[in-house]
Amino acid sequence: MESTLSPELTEHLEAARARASAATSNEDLRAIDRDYAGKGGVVAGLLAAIPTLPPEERRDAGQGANRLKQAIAALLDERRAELEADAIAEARTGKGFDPSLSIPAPARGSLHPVTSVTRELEDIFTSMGYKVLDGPEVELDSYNFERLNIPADHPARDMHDTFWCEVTGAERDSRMDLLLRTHTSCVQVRAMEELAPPFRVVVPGRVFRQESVDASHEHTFHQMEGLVVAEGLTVGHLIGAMKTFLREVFRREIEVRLRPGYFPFVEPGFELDARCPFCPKPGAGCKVCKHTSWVELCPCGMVHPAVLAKSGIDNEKYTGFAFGLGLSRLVMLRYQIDDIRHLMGGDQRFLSQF
Ligand code: FA5
Repeated sequence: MESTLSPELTEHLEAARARASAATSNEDLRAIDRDYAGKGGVVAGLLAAIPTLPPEERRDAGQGANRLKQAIAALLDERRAELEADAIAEARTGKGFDPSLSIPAPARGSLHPVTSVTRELEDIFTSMGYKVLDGPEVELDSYNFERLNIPADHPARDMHDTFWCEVTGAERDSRMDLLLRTHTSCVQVRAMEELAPPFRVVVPGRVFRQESVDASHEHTFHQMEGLVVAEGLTVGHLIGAMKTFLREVFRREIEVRLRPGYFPFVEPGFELDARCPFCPKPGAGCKVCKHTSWVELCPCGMVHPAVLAKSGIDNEKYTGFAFGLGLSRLVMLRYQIDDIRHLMGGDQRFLSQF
């Protein structure tokens, strides 16, 4: 790069190199950078002079000034690395160690937005008497489907494009029943097996579907399941629980509406929508709710009596309600994130905003 510089530019570069070699701190290097690449610096002066040159010389002059800028940036980087290496070597020997110098604060991580919202929801539900449960991500077909009233040939399986696990070794041909759970509803069955009614549980967790990914669909996303089983529960209790939880999340009363929804493990089943909390006035419509003034929040319903019976719960005595919150979508709503792919993408520029 340097060989293509004109004699005048080479002179500037050599002067900068001499100053960089003599530099003993980052502050010295920043001063050189300011003098050459900064506002009013050498490169800015060269660029400012271009209009005064004959037209045929302007292109070369512009390119030359940019090459000089790049060459100086490269030599400053090189010198910065040398100074850092020297400082590390000195620190190792203890020579030149000045205990009174302040050290830069180490970069600190922060909670992932999904973790923050999950913890917040766990606190809210715990304060409402719910227990937080966990379940395996690699799950049995029977928990993910069969015992939720979704037998092998049921069309509802098409709603979940499933990642099936290949088992190797001795069980290779006999085990065709392992999958990555497609929803957190499988933990409903585990809860019913383990707990005696009455009980209330929530289950946050990662779920997996073989989906085409776009701004609102991921193959790996988070849900939070809720299940309450007790005597005398009705749809009124379900709506009450949802409204209480929304009031806590958005710190004000949020109107909800139920639309019919079909899920084989609840009857009746609903889609619960919330009045968009981001509209400037309730009902006004905005970008978040795509001008409908409602946001789809979570499917829910009364636990199907057959599902209770399959897990040994007396369905004459007990009823239950369940909901399956799209946690990733709630995180997006909460922070107004317009593309779900940011959540699992691992991009530091996105994550450092939280
Ligand atoms: C279910 O998964 C049911 N298990 C929910 C349920 C639980 C119904 C209890 C009744 C009782 P669904 O497939 O609609 O339902 O997913 C639930 C929520 O997960 C959706 O409302 C949506 O917010 C979220 N979701 C679904 N697919 C994706 C995806 N690919 N990416 C991100 N979020 C998704």
